[in-house]
Amino acid sequence: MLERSDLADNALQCLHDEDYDRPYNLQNLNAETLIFTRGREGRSLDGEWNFCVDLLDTGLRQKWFSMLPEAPEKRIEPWDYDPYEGETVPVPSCWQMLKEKWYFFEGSAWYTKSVSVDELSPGRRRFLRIGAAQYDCKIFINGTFIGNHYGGSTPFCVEVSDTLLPGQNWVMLCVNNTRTLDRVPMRNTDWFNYGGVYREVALYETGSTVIRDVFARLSDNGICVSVVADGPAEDARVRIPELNIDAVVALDGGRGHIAFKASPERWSPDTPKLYDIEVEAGGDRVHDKVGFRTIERRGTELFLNGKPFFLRGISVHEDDETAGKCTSEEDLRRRFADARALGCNFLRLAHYPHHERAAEIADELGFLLWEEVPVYWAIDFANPDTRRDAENQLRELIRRDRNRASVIIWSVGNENPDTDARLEFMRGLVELAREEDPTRLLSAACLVNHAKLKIEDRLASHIDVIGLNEYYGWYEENFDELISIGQNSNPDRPVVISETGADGDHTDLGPKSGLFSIDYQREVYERQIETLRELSYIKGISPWILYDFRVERRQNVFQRGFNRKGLIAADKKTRKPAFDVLRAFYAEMRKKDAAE
Ligand code: GCB
Repeated sequence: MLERSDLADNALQCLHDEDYDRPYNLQNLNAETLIFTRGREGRSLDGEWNFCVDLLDTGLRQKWFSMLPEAPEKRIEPWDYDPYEGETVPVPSCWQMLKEKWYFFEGSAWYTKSVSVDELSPGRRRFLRIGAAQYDCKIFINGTFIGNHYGGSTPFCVEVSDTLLPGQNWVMLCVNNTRTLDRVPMRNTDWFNYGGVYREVALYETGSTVIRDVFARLSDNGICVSVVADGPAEDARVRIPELNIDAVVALDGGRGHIAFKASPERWSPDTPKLYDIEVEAGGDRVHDKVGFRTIERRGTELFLNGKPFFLRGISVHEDDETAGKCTSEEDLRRRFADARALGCNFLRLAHYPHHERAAEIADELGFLLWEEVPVYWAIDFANPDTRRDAENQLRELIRRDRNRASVIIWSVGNENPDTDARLEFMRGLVELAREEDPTRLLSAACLVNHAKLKIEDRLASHIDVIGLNEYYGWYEENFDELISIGQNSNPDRPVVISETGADGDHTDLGPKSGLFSIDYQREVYERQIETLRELSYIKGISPWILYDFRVERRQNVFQRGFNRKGLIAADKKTRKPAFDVLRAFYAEMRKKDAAE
């Protein structure tokens, strides 16, 4: 269809053009087009959207997006897809969780919604924000392509002041979750490849100036705040009422920076104090709740607000038996409640940016966080497109969450091979992260030289905290080697065991002993703790993982499509015996920290 009309250029082009998606891969929606949304009232576009999977990308090849609604009898040619009729799905959601026939679907899917808006008053602007869509999202409004975004776990915005017209509009999203060689992550991961618009979608209205970014942090003598605004406003007003701060900052090219003398109460897990901050520029107003604390490393020690401490952590994926990667407030709060029951003060949000509410809740409840981008295993480190994708995802994550006191570590990679191309790539990410945010620590899950039994990774000297994923008792059999690694390594900076663990099938199908039994999982935890507690440079652990999670590559009779290293089963209720082992260790470490 659309071959006779002038929408698609001609029939042959539709059938034979294998470069059909090039015009839509602009990546023009990126960190620079984000707007600051905290404290804004948006209009939610969540709810039912028309939906259709499109394995062969016929929609792009034939320009389905150009079809406007029409009564069937009035159409002049046959059509293969009707964006305005048929099946609907809820947004946010992951399509795999909606119908069995979509469970392993990997490709493009089309979402269409009718959105009516009023005419904008003169000087007003409108923005569409998508919380996350996995992985590539192309946006069309009323038949016109307006932009695309790469990166499955960060938000993106597009200005729609001139494209959404008064009255009814059609917003169409083409979301593609295909794993490709040039993206981040690449093709092989140990988590499920969900697809869909799985975080919230909303419209925001602003004045002629829009605040794009606010970054508030502690400075030498107090607090400094940077503002980025886009529009005619020449200054911005910054208020932190509880600290009697109320000042005007001049904007130069839309950017302003101001420092105040102040001594705010320090945010910490025990005292998660947050201050309201309000920023106004040209009538546009946003506010946020910000905590102020310091995080540093000196030698192999970590200091929070000047005090040494130990990270009692747990790793967690964004995964749910029924909702997939789609996260609710209830699910997030349960995660923190379970982490608290375990005695944690720290969560590793693996292996990609989690829902932004996670860090907001951590700020409020008093948890420390490690956040990361999916520079995972092998990716195409030598490819400039891959690098552009990784850099943008990192920038978007940092800009989204750098006002969150809970976030103490940005992690730039996980278990990547130590090649020259990787080192160069990672140094770029480290530099970028330090530019975007000089106030936090950088980490990555680094490598061990198994021949020398020693932590050895050229990336280690560029980051602040060496993350170490080790699976003694599971993938590596001999615990004595872990002891040797401990003795042979002499790191000059803190090490955090960013993963360790073992699978345990808690069901009746699980074995009673040996690999995959919950008893063996418990034993691994006992031995790990016994060994690691001897190593003074280990400043924290975040074992793998809080809950069992879904993944395609785990299919033995005990796994059945899940990685079963959770301390709690995928039902998020059933605790395995290893939970109590870790809890006892954390109770002891907590006492130790309190005594120091
Ligand atoms: C790892 C990976 C993690 C996997 C885990 C495992 O080293 O970083 O993504 O899920 O091991 O269970 O094998």
